[in-house]
Amino acid sequence: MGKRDLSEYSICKDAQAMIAKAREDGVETVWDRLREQEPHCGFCELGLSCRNCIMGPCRIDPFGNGPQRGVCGADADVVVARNFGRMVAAGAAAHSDHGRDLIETLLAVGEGTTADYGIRDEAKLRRIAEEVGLAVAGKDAKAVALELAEQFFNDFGCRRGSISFIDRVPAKRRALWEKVGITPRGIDRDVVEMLHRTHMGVDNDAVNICLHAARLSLADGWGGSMIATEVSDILFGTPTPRTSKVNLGVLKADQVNILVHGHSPIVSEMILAAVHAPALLAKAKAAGAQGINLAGLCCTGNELLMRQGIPMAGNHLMTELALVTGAVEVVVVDYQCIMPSLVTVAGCYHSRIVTTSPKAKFTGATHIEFDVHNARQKAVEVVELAIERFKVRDAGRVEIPVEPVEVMTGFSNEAVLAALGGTAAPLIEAIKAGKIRGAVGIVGCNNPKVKQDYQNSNLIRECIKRDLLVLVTGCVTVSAGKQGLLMPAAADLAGPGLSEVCKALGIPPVLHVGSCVDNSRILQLCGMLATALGVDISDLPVAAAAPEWYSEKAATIGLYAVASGIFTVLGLAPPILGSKVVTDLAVSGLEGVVGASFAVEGDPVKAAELIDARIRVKRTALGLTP
Ligand code: CUV
Ligand code: SF4
Repeated sequence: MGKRDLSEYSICKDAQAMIAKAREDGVETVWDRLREQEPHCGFCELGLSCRNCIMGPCRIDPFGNGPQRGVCGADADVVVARNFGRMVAAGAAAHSDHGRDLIETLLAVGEGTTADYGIRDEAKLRRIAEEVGLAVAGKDAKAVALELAEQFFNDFGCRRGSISFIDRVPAKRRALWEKVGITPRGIDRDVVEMLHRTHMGVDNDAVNICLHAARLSLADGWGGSMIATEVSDILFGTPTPRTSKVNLGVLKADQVNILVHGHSPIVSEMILAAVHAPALLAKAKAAGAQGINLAGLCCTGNELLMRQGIPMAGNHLMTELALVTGAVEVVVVDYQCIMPSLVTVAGCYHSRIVTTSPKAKFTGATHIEFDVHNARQKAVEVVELAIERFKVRDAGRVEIPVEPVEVMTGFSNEAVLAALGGTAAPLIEAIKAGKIRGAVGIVGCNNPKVKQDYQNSNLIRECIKRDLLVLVTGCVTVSAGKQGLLMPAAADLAGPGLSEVCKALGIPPVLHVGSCVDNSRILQLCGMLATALGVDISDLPVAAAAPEWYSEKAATIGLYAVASGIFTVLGLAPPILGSKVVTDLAVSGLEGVVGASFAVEGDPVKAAELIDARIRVKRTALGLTP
């Protein structure tokens, strides 16, 4: 790592302290590797390189001097659109395959073939089953679970005309999707079709590829991700408001520390169950520990934080740094966003990385495979391994740099409606009165190309100042939480209207609504508000932002937000700038097609101004004060 000031890497004290410790300990981090990769390939940054076949690889010259077509004849627009389409398909595949794992678990519960999992929210199970058209009267919970699992499996194939949750989409939006031809069909079908279309010699019209990218992103947002969220609530409980803690200070020097990292609650919930087993606690004490401490990283951390109030150690760029504390015995992972470098960093300390999924093995990690039939037992093995590793921890290398910060979490739509007295009417009234001028979903990752948490947290501050209610998911949750923005006291930083509403309800101006798949909760809420007002989602005073995004999944989320009618600001440009057709479509053309578009703005104040301007236009069109 170079000689740059530590504050250039991150605004967080815990990150700065651990980057300094990594230097002293000789541990390489994501920032070191970024430096070695820079300058990045300009063709790739612009989306102008193609390796889709072995007549290539090909590069299109962005300045017009070199080749303007690949060997097959594809031009810049086709190459960029194909690359972007595959990026969106990969993101949708990740969320939706995670959703499928939840359905597999629901099916096992329904079939009675697992003793490890059960139904924690039977009322929601019945409500959702009825919503998607199943008859539930007189059936027991298992029978309903079985039928619901089968119904959701159908959403992945191509047997049905459309996905189960299509009725959550306001009528005007559904009509628009029909007109444009982007109504999502089967989730797997739409993802596979993108791989088909982007094979050499299939879809060679950039706009046509982009429209299919929009369709498949909708299959994720209103399909695979929404199923992941709803089935997780059924199996593990629908979140309700509670408080917890965040940052590396949640690690405990005198306890066995276990971190869960990845995405699905299927593994992390079992680890949570195991750490409370009296026999394991006794073993930990015998090993000299005061207890067993569980905390989260990234999205599975969000899942446990939302539903169970388990503390969060950090977001994406904190995952290596958590190991650098020297206080972590085991990081147990499932899939997605787990840097392969974690195995190397763990090897510099006494820590172990435990992989659990047959589809996500890491060379050098300890593989303890979980399935629906053995999960409780496997979770016990993970905790036992952690206790063994505690015995060889080097206390002299432990540094826990900060005290934890308090956060409020658990704002599922059900919880929000309950807090409002059962309907969205009070929220709509507050929006009409201009106390809450609008709502902004601020979501997504960290990216070492930008100062960690700076854009995430400052965009939040700028929005609440303007009386815009902020909803956060994913890694932005930690960015907000560390700055104290997830507590009711943050109402003092909000504009007068939002501050008044928050104080009356005792809620923060920034609501944590979950993990990345839980962005589907925001879609559902927007759908409910639009339907209540008799308008389209694109008419609502709402916006979205992904200030520090890095992942393919975030690209998919951004696109389904836009295709659902929500103006979306990205803090970093996607690799599309090599095509004028695709870029123009993204930043303006889509407005005429789906009623919303993207903007790219890395400065949080300017991003907030763009969002504010958008919300003014929408409020005025609804006949409200801007
Ligand atoms: Ni799924 S996708 S870095 S963990 S939010 Fe965090 Fe969230 Fe991005 Fe990954
Ligand atoms: Fe080159 Fe066309 Fe093959 Fe891509 S698909 S590598 S542009 S020949």
